[in-house]
Amino acid sequence: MSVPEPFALGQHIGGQWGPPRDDLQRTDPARPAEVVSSCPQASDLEVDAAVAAAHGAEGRWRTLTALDRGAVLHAVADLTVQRAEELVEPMVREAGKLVEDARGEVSRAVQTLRYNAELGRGAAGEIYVSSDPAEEVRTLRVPLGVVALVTPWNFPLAIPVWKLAPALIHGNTVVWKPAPESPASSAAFMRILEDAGLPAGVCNLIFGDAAVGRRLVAAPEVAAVSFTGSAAAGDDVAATAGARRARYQLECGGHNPALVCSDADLDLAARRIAAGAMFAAGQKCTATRRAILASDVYEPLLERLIDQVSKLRVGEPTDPDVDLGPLISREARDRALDSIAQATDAGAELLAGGHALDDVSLHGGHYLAPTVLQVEDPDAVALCREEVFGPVLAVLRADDDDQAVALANATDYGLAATVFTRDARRIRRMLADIEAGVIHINGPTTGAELHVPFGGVKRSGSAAWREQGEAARDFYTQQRTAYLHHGELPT
Ligand code: UN1
Repeated sequence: MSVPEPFALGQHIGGQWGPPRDDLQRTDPARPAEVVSSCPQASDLEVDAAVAAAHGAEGRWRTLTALDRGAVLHAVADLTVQRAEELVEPMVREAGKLVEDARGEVSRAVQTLRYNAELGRGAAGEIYVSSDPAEEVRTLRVPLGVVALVTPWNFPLAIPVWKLAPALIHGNTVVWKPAPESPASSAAFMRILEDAGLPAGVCNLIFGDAAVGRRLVAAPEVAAVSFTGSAAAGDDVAATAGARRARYQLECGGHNPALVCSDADLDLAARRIAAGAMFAAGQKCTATRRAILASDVYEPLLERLIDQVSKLRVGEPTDPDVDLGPLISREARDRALDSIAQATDAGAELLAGGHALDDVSLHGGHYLAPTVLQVEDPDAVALCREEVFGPVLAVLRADDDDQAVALANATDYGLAATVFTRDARRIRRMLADIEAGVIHINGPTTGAELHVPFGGVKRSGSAAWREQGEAARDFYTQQRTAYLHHGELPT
């Protein structure tokens, strides 16, 4: 079989594509011998040029009506539908996404674009009465200016679009730095933005590692930063952006628990926990990391869960019969294996997986068997607190609801959680007491509707700001209050 050509990528600054460079190279996580893409690592001058281009484009973009900006977003959505496979191919090759998942991501991006495109028709502000009868008070929303979007590789299209679409409809201009693992997916979407008629400089694409991100976040013209990635990198963004009073929004992963109560539908719980923990090879911030099972249902649930997990098929992302593809890199898989080894050394019992898959038919891809560990003493086992970004689930036992909630909250993170129960009082209690930004009842911990708020608490988020839906408007605009004195009324 012939090896597909690598993507030779340049950056997009001020409406111009720069020349391809091979400062950074990306290999296929399913076929590490194959180079997928090469791209520049932005120099300081290039970061500054991208910020300057976005700054220069502000006036023109913000003075279009929101309806006109919406028309551009609809045009982007149309082209995204037409050219879906241009986006799917790099997502599969560089991020190891299953073809079906990559197509799902394209649909989600299209819906997000269309939803935001229509926001141009929403209310532009509010009117209040004044204490002076000759005056009225209005609030209006103004764009922030240049926003920096720093996005992850695990949703190379959906997450950038859920930041980009609201940023643009509300009149901001953008510098986008995707993760170095998925530059070709970003470049493919940048071409669509350009071809759909987004004016030059309104979205600029630069590549590179954390050093590039740091310079971007530190740039004085960058009014806000929206970041999805690791908690450690999020700390950096908070320090740099916070120090100069720029607005920032963080989405930094999670350690998401699934609580199974004694009255739960066990078949449903087992299916959804397996899916939440293992699909996308566990590489979602919302993936289920811990299953906390009520003692009364511990054995029957565990049996069903292992049954579900053992049915999962691991293999090449282009194989339509596969449930899980590879991890993003060899390092990621080695880290997961180290964490599993630490857990078993500390007394955890391996119930499924726990090893790399290295069958020759897998071409040396970074596969990890879906792994389930039974943990008696979570305090001794680091992966019960620390996020392992892979298909690794810890199973814990709780004697009652109080202990289950205490265990659920025994982590620095607080992104998503789920509770399996049919009891209305339990649901009320869990919704109140579990520390998470997103709580599902009888669902997987994963998944996010594009028109509702999304974000975490504690180390998962940044306290003040949610993403998506109306919450995104709050983040990407500033309220302005206008007192309009109309002169004395005729008597
Ligand atoms: C989802 O569960 O579909 O990076 C959304 C992530 C999250 C988004 C998850 N920011 O995994």
